[in-house]
Amino acid sequence: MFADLSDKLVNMLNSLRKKGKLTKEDIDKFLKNLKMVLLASDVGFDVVRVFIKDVRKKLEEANIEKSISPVDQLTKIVYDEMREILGQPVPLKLKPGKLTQILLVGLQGSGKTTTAGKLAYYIKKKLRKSPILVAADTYRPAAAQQLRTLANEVDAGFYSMVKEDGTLDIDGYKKFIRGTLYDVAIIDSAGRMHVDEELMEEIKQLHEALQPDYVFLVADAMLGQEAVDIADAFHKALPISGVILTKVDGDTRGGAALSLRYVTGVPIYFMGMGEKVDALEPFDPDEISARILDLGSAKAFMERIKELEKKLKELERKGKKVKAEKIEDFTLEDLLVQFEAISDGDFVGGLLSSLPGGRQMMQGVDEEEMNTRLKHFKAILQSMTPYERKHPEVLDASRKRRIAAGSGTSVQEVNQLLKQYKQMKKAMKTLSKMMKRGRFPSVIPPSFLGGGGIK
Ligand SMILES: Nc1nc2c(ncn2[C@@H]2O[C@H](COP(=O)(O)OP(=O)(O)O)[C@@H](O)[C@H]2O)c(=O)[nH]1
Ligand SMILES: [Mg+2]
Repeated sequence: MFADLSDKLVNMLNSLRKKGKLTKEDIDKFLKNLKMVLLASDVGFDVVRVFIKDVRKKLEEANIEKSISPVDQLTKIVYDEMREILGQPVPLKLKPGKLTQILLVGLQGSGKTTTAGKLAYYIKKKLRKSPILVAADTYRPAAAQQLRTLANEVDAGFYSMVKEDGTLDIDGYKKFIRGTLYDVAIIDSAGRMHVDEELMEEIKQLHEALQPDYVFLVADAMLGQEAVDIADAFHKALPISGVILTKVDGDTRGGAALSLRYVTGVPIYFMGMGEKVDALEPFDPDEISARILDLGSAKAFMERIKELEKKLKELERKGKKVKAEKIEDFTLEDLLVQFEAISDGDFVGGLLSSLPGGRQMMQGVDEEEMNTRLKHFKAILQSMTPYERKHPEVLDASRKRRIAAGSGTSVQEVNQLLKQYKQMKKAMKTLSKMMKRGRFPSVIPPSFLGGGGIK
């Protein structure tokens, strides 16, 4: 989803991550790039302006230049702004014990009929209610047949209000649904190639006659800004309750999704992620923002960050915090402190994959293997004396054998740990800007445990 936008944003953040501390110039450059990336993703100009203005303001308020973990903070600010622009999620609410009518409108080819089938499937599977699909497309004779096939596929009811002569029998439909046992009627209306007056007039009349509970505009995300204009035009003609954005699985740039709510004021309810009936997802701004920024799952991201902070605080309270001020002083003692901070069961994989860029780092990494390695490394460190941890150069063959035996590992693994430790120190030197703060990354680079990414 929005792969291009996502890749660009993640790359921007990752390249800043390498720098550690951010200067005013870094931030200005970031905002300039962010603006270009959003515009290139076909996000509306007004939306981009507001987006950049808000992010700038939040960065100033957060005093980002002084921050100890600026890129995390920057990521969170962009994430928050994205969620704000996307708006609050709105769930579909059905009238209990009564028929809820949903009218689908939109241009031809936008995915109305397909979406009708998906909605019926969603209502059955997720809401456990009984839907009926209603054909009202007067233009394409095949449309009713397409809808009937879908109704069969998802085991929903079917009714066509299209008469032989191609006109609509609205009264017949109303009679049919009176006292119906179906919970939801999904009405698939006719679309045209373009927004024109005749189409709007017809839809207005249908709307007037049916008085539906929901009017969903089905809009093709591939159209980018044009989808926003179409939504605007429909919204001016009749009160649209929301938008269902289709073809989000395609090579879309994200412009429609990011602009729609802000420009039209109409919420996005669902997004279509494929041609199959199960490819419909409720539009969740938190999750979408998290996916765009590659944060793993949004909730997990926030929880892990909190959990990690709590753990580090706990360690500090015990007076066991990392003592090193310079890279040269970073000993195995400090490494043990870091390991102890993150070594609970499957915490590593979860933590790493929920950190910004973590999913990229975790590619091709066996989580279980990482956890095992972490456990072994921790045991090895714990089997050393404090002196050995501070002065690993004293570790000769016999000491290594003792440590391996004491930790239930092998001499090879002890050597491996020492090698990784050396490499890590070397890598840290290249990140020396970060070290000027006298702080080490609170999370061990995944490369230490066999992951890719930071090397
Ligand atoms: N990839 C993808 N294709 C979709 C999606 N929704 C609809 N389509 C395709 O878009 C085309 C037009 O869909 P249709 O429902 O007939 O549009 P309608 O004219 O508005 O009723 C069909 O080929 C669908 O399979 C979606 O979410 N993803
Ligand atoms: Mg259709």
